[in-house]
Amino acid sequence: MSTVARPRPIQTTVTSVPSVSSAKPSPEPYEMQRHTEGVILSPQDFPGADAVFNCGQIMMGEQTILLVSVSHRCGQYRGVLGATTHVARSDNGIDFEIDPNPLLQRASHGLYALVDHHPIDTRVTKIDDWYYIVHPACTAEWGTFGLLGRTRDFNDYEEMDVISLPDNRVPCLFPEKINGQYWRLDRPYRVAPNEHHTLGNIWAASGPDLLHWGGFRPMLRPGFAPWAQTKIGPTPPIRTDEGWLVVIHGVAGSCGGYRYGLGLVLLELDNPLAIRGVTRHPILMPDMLYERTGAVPNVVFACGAIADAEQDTLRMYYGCADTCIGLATGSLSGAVQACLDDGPIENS
Ligand code: BMA
Repeated sequence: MSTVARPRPIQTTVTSVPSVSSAKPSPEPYEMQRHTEGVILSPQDFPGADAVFNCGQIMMGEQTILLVSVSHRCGQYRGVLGATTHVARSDNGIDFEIDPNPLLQRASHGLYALVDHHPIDTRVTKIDDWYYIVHPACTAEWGTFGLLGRTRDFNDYEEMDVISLPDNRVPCLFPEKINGQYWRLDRPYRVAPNEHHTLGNIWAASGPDLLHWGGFRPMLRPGFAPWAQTKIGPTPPIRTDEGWLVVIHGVAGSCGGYRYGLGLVLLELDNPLAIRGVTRHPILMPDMLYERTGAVPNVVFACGAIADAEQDTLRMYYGCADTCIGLATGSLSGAVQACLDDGPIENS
């Protein structure tokens, strides 16, 4: 007969207890909260789809618009080859209706037919009456570069031009001119000739219109926090009273491959080259099963966010493991404050 040893009480010795007055409360880091719905859009919403990628996002009047890129099983969906990008519309930000015909697909003629095989990672910015869409052309032959187009209503799409040389996939447009110039944030790639070099920095550029750009300036390198060790990349800046708020993604390497998280940067309103703050703590990391497993595991990735200053909310529709779309929310003023609390990166 076996005897079961009774657990012995653990002996603890309390040496000192900080008094309430001397204990400095450490502020909770700002994190976005997942919506209770969890996944908002998944491959099941697109017949024949294998995966749903990160989405562009913006308000059109009272409607939330998502540009959802879908990868099709067997490479075919309603007669269209490759990935297609569909408009999803919602009145409440949770339930979406999807336009069956894609807004973006492989072009059949012209310049875009050469290069635009796979419209994904759309960044959307409203400037005056137009919604400008930038997405990467990813080609084996020519590299990866940014394509600009526009729409007034998300029904008709007008191609404009290639606005970044390879390899720079996603110029992110500011929503208004600053000091008489248009501005954008870039994410050029870097070849890494040795291990001291990092990949995927954020740059800025400006120009007199949306097609001709110059004044290229480096802004921020990865390496300022563990979750943003290897690469970082921007999204379209959001105007707030305290500055331009930018959701960024950050990548960290691991034995199991890359891990993608999200953070925030705040830029000066009148001088977007000046960084007011960068969150050292990520605002979202791949924690849930649907963020950890999928077509590309351990990925939360956003192409933007939607702010509502009156309601003091920030809504972010983000890609989970390159397979489905989740929703996270937070306070807008909290997001700005988190950047200000952490401040700029020294020597960046
Ligand atoms: C990045 C982008 C994202 C994707 C991520 C992980 O380069 O292409 O769309 O979520 O890789 O695969």
